[in-house]
Formats: sequence, structure tokens, C-alpha cells
Amino acid sequence: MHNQGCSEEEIFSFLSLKRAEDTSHDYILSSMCTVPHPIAVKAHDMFMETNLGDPGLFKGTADIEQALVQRLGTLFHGPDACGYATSGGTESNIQALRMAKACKKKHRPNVVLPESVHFSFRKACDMLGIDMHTVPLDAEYRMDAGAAEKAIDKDTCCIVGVAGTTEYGMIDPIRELGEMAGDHDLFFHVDAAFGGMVIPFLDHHKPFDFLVPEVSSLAVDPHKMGMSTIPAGCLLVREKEMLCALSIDTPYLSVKQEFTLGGTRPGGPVAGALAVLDYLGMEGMQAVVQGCMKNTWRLIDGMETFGFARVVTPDVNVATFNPPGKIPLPWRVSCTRKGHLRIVCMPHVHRDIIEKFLRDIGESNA
Ligand code: 0PR
Repeated sequence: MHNQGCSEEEIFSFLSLKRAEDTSHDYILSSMCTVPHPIAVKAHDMFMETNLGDPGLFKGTADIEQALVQRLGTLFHGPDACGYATSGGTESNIQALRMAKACKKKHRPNVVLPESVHFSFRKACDMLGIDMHTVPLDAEYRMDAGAAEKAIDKDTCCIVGVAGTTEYGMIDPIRELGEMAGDHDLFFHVDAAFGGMVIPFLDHHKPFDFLVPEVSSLAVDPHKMGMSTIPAGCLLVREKEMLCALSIDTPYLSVKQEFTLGGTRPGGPVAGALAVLDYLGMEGMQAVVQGCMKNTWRLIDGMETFGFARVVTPDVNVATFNPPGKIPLPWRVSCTRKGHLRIVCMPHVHRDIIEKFLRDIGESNA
């Protein structure tokens, strides 16, 4: 720490230098986050000093959080779902497994989840002392329902399905998994951190949300396809008692109990998330999502003409290719655990960016 403070000019010239070292979104094809919508930024700015961790002091902000839960619950066919704004998919998934462990008491609890599950579940299981029963995928990179059934045993407390997998953009067979969860009396969590802000806006899709009666909870991240500022996640829960299983006493706060994982929680991104949903409405979100899907198909088409075959036809805007090929700088793509080239067509990845990328790929791999 400096003994004496620096001038504003010094600080900001340092910060600008560092910021310029960050990759421009014009070249980021690997991310599930995007440039926030200007409406989200404006809303976020208004709520800079709000703290949802002490909702009695910030009643208006707390109302906004509840409105977000209500808006998203309704979108996911659970208008009465409860929940709260998390810091993102990792926190939502940790909390879902905490609920499962608390609600379905087992001697040595385990969770049945697909090989494609996000690594946040490894953190959650490590912290909670839950064993992972990992289930292989079928030929289309979806959780193999038959194998899932076999992985359930007397200590299974939870089954997890993913709606929009991180690496291949696939939706697991949620309906079948739900029936299994019902038959074995399991908690059923759907990780729709990415897909939750995509799937409802597609023309056709299979049920993945509270429409499936056995779904207990669902994770969705407005800071991904919801174009909010970071960090904005949301955990939605079918029954209040499940969430209350996480309650602990908070004697000196304005509310006497809380079920959140975080204590101090930002109101800004939550206001941002709600503002985007309300500003765009169904039609606006459909336009954004369908634009991303069109770009995904154009990318797949273009890559295939250069000899990069799609690994699978995705359900959401994540495209994967084989062979991984040579990717010229400054493009930033990612590589899946199986070694496939992976590109996420987020809202900032406009059509002209795709065309530019395709030209560069064509030249580098000619
Ligand atoms: N569940 C799914 C299905 C996810 O894809 C992710 C993150 C999470 C949970 C965890 O969400 P949080 O990271 O918000 O806690 N998926 C991306 C990934 O790990 C996150 C990401 C975003 C990574 C932008 C890089 C990046 O530039 O790949």
C-alpha cells in the first residue's frame, strides 16, 4: 500500500493500461459471458451500494430480487417457485446439492450426474462430502438415461440433468430423468445456467424446466445469455421448504434468517438482470437468441466447407468441431476435454465477426 494516495490521473492511467491488456470481445469466441446490455449497465449503476445481504435495509432492491425470481419462475413454468439471486451457476449448483443433502437424508450421500456436468459440481461435492456417480453420455453427448438408472443406489440423494451443456450445448433427457427421480424419491436439480436463457426462446424444444413435475430446482444465469452485468445467477426452487432447509439464524440483521450462501450480495447485477428481461420482453429475447442460433448454423456451415466437421448438432448456441485445426491469433476459442474445438456464439459474436473468423480460418488452414 502507498504511504500517500496517488492522483486520480495516475490511478486511471494505470487502470486503462491494464484494461487494454484484456482481450477485446471482438475476438472472444470461447466465453459464455458477453458484453452486458446497455440497459443492464444503467440499472447496475443505480444500485451500486445496495446489499441484498441485509434486505431490511434495501427493501426496494429486495423487491427487485423477488420480481426477478418471479419473472424467471414463470418463464420456467413454475410461477410459484421461490429462490434468490446467486453469484452464478457455481453457487446455484452448490446450494442445490446442499438442499438435496438436507432434504433426502442418506448415510453416505451420492449424486448421479452426467459426464458433461460443469466442474462446479466437483467443488460442491468436495465441500459437502457427497460422492459423484458419473454417468456416461450417449452418441449425441446427452446423459445416457439407462446408465443413470443403473447408477442410482440406496444412498443416492440427487440426480442432476444439464439443459445446455457447457462443452457441447446439449440438453439432457430431463423428462426421463424426472421420472427416474420420482420413482426413486430423489431431489432433481436441472443446471440450466447457460441454457435457461436460451431454450425458452427457441421455436421448438423439449421440456426442461418445472413443467417436468419432478424438477426440484433449477439454476439459470442472467450473466450468461441474459446479458446482465456479472455476477448474476439465480437459483429457483419448487418448494419453499426445500430452500428453508438451508436457513440459518442471523440474529443481528434486519431479517432473522437467511438461506443464501453469500452474505453481502450485490443488488446491481440483479437490477440489471430484471431490467434486461423487462426491456426486451419475450419478443426481444427471442430475437437475440434466434440471432445467436442463426450465427451458430452459419458458423457450422462455414467450418464444414473447410473440412472441420461438427462433433454434434447442438441444442443451443455452442458449436464444436473436429479436427481442432490451427486457430490464428488474436482469435480466442476453447478446446473441450475430448480435444474438440469449441465456439460459443454469444450475442457479442455478430455475423460479421463470424464471417471474419471464417475467412481467417480458411486462410490459416488452406
Ligand atoms: N453450469 C454450467 C452449465 C456452466 O456452463 C457454467 C459456467 C456453470 C454452471 C458455472 O457458472 P459460473 O461460472 O457463473 O459460476 N460455464 C462457463 C465455463 O465454465 C463459464 C465461463 C464464462 C467460462 C465465461 C469462461 C468464460 O470466459 O466455461
